Amino acid sequence: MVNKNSHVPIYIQIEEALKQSIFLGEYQVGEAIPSERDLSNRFNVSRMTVRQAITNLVSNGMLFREKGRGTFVSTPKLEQPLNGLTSFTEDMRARGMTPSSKIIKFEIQIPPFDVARELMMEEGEKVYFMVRIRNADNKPMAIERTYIPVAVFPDLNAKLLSGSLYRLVEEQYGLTIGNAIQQMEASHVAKEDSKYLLLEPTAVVLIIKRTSFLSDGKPFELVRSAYRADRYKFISEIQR
Ligand code: 16G
Repeated sequence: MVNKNSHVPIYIQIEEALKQSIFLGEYQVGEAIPSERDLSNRFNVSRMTVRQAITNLVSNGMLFREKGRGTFVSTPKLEQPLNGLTSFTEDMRARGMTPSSKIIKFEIQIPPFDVARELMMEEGEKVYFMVRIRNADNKPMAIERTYIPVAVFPDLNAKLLSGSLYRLVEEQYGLTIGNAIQQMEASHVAKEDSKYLLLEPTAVVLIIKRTSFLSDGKPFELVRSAYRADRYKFISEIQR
């Protein structure tokens, strides 16, 4: 199983063997992998070497450790294409998952200066500000903070927003969504968000900022989302 004469370091060979076992379903999602001691016997290597392989798989998210219980196979990350202007609801449904949201804040306010500028608003114009936890199959995936100009959507309320925002825009208001500009960066989770996303305070999230426009060029939302980096990866096809 392990080739001690290979130029490939032994811990990497073990890492590959474990990955293969996960891929082949020998160790299923949520199941514990064998202990360090068992694996070191099986591969006939030191426990240190096994630990190194496991640590690498923990840091890339394939495995997770639970104190005193062992090391388990993680649920694979959701692969989110970056090439379409889709909504959270559409994205989760496309995967056969059930989307749901929890609105933890909904209010009308004077927007911060930078938000007003990005939404091309006149001075004194107001926005709806809402904070939603986005769940897939009842598990938190992201927390979204959304600013929506009141003038574009008169009479919005939290009840109307309990479902899909994009559906509301298109079906209730009869508007056409055009395009969006999106930025993505990594960050440590904010203390408040860790609570809602059920993350350790030291966890990392993917921050996505999206400004979306109607087909006539008018901005209709500015959203700052924090996605669980252990649940999500973003994919795009690039061409030359
Ligand atoms: C996505 C969008 C967000 C949009 C929401 C609408 C990203 C990073 N963000 O979460 O900008 O407001 O979808 O979803 O993709 P909804 O129609 O399900 O409310």
